[in-house]
Amino acid sequence: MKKHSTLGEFIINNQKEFQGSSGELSRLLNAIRLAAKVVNHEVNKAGLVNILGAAGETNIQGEDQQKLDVYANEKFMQTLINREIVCGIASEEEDDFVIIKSNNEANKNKYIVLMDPLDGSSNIDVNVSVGTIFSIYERITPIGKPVTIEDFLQCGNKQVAAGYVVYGTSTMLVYTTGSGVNGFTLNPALGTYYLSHPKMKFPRKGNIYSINEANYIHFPQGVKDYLKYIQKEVEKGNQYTSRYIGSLVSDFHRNMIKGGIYIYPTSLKNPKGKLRLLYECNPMAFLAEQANGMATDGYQRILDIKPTELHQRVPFFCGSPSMVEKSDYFMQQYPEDADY
Ligand code: P6P
Repeated sequence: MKKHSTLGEFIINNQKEFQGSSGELSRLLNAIRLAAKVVNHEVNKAGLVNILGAAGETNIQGEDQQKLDVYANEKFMQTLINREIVCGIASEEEDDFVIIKSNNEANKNKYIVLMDPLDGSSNIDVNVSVGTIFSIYERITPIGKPVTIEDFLQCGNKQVAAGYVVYGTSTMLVYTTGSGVNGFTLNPALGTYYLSHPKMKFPRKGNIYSINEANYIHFPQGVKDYLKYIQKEVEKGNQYTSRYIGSLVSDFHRNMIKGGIYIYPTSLKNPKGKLRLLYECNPMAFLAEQANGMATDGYQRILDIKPTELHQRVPFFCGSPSMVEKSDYFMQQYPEDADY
């Protein structure tokens, strides 16, 4: 595919590779493309209109819902529902999964979407990048019947597609359908995404580590040992840099381009980790592995974890393989911490 082709051309071309594909996945990706443009417009002018600050409610995570969280969730939900291209949706901002019906009947679509409509929303008021994360599966219960929780509790290794939108200095949509990772940059003047980062890959090695070291005292010993290892490497004259901006999508995106590791381990406040397995860790892990990276909970592949709850949390180690292998090595010296 030539560089600077548009996302629309790329999706159509990609569909040709899916023999016998019905075009449903293409229509779904196009819906996400549109919703991301609408959210991007709002995120970019958030400072100008009274959309900042909490919406006065809290989500199931007990976190203050920023108005943009609520707005982004509504836009993605609306777009997916209006286009009648999915049979179910799960969202960080919805307590339970949503059954999508057509004429009050369960519809005949086969895909479900799980999403974090606006990740890193605490950054909104301080003008730091935020992102949307999405994950797509085929349903496993009979088509035409209402989706059930089983459709949403599939292992991450069953994902059909996954991606994120990063609303940063430029807005990018980065996604995979299982044949590598490609990044598209939005030209806001035209409302068109162009293929700017074809075949994105994590460098095998890296020297950026992203972790909230304020929680150091409560980290598992394996994480403390890994951080001490980095300090010793620096003492030996090897280059490392700490970069953590409180926005998973942005930290992941930078680390994929430059090489690095993102870690959100268990801590006193988050005894199972903070990130949610279904709509944060699984899609980012699918992208990571498709970009020659790795993603574990310190002990096993994220994509092999069997989910048990819609909003469950897991520890997350993700990035350049040599760095994740090293952090896993230290974690696995303490097998008792595998049972979080
Ligand atoms: P902490 C944002 O809320 C998020 O889910 C990720 O995007 C981010 O990396 C992490 O939480 C930040 O959490 O506890 O370090 O502020």
